[in-house]
Amino acid sequence: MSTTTGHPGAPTRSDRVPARPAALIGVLAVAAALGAGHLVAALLSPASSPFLAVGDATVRLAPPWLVEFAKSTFGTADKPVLIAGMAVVLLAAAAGAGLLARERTAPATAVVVVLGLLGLAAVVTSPSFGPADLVAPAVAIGVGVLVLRRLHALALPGPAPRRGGLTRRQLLVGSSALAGFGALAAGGLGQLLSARLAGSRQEVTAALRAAPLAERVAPVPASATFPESIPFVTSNAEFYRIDTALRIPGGTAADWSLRIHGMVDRELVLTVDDLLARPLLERRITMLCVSNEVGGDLISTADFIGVDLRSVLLEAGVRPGADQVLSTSSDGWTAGTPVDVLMEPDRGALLAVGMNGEALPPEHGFPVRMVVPGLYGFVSATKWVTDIELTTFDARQAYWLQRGWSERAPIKTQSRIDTPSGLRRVPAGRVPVAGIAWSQPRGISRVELQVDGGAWTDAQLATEVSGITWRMWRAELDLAPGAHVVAVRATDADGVVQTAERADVVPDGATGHHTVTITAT
Ligand SMILES: Nc1nc2c(c(=O)[nH]1)N[C@H]1C(S)=C(S)[C@@H](COP(=O)(O)O)O[C@H]1N2
Ligand SMILES: [Mo]
Repeated sequence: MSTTTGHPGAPTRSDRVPARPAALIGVLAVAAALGAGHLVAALLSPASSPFLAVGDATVRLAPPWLVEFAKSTFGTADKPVLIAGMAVVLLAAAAGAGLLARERTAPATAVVVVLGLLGLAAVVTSPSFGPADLVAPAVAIGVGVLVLRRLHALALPGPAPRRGGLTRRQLLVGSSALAGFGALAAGGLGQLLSARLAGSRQEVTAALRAAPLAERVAPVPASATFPESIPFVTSNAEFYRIDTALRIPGGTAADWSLRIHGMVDRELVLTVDDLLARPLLERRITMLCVSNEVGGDLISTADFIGVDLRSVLLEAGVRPGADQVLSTSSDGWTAGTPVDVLMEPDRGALLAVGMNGEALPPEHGFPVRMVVPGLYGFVSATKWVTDIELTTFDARQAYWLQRGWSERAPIKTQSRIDTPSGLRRVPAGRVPVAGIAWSQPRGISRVELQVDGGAWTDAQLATEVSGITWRMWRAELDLAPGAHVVAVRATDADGVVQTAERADVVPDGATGHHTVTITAT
């Protein structure tokens, strides 16, 4: 018996798809599956996109050292890097599956199904899982298997009447058309969703502008900045952004509600309209990320508008024993804020709806976020907040606490030199130096500079806006030609001097002097 005829039904050489089209078929099937899953998810429940759910799960399950490594290596580019990495792995798996299935589709079907089940598992274990989220992964698996089988049948050479013996050219043209169509459909859908969100934001902005504010911030006095200072209030576009969200939760204001429950006397459920009907307060607050390195730029100031969080908690009635406010975002991120801090009469924490005169931008928490003066964002500033549970630190651990960061994280007194920027050449003589200092909520009483390890000399302070915002400073240094190391240190309103001791950002914020090297010529 010759090997080319084989027993009946065994594949013959002409029953094999050539290697390159086979790999392409694998890639197309997986791409079609992901595209279909993503599309269905966009319609039903954005969090159920299998591809993004796997990304979310990777972020959720990654060991702390890996998360740290990603953050410190790629900074805010860590998300695109993760997505690109996943795409490369998927591409390899898909092409491999295609190559395994040159004769029979079974091995590739198995790979597609396993990938699909991975997506399904990621969706099911997501903190925001609901039954509707099962649809997208199921559709993805179905579409993947179907596309795989159809393309395989078409690509098989040979005489069987149902086989197209598709040429590589036909396959390429067909698949490009398919990809183009998919991209258009997804783009159109994305457009539709973002238009819905933009419309909702416009409504909230209009409502905020029409609402009488119970408390308004005064315009920033001219004396609060120097000509060399950065803008006192950061624009929404320039405001720093930090979060674990691979995609911004796209819920509209009408979809939103916040449940306040747990160790309370009465549970509250608040809608955006409920919030807008309450006294609205405007507060100028400098926010800071715990991951801000000495001299870093993860700090910004905005005029937030919202409802006093303490009043809301008083209304719910915090039961004795509750020491933690555990807030959860619509995408399942959590922060734990000490009850005693939130209940301080002067703390001024907000359930914020507005930022610099408009609705919160989507990436800063639309429709509602928390902002707590004086605490780093990871223990206080939950964006897209939908749930607030009064509980204890013993009972529940928030997202970053589980990953080795601190339970309590008050902002540390710090200062930064903004101009001249390090290693820039300036003319020797009187050199203007300027920057910021902060110690929320106490405020800053003094800023000093040191040149080349010499004596500390006072910088000039701009008018203080409040203890919960940064304070601008400036000085003129006499610099001889050559390189000079200039250091800055701040003193808070209680007279406590910023520590010189260097500490890493983990677990509760960096310390140490910011220094720049200024070369005078
Ligand atoms: N839902 C959600 N809220 C979040 C985070 C997050 O990852 N998810 N990150 C927090 C951190 S670490 C910081 S510093 C602030 C940053 O807020 P911003 O992006 O508006 O500047 O948001 C906080 N709120
Ligand atoms: Mo942060």
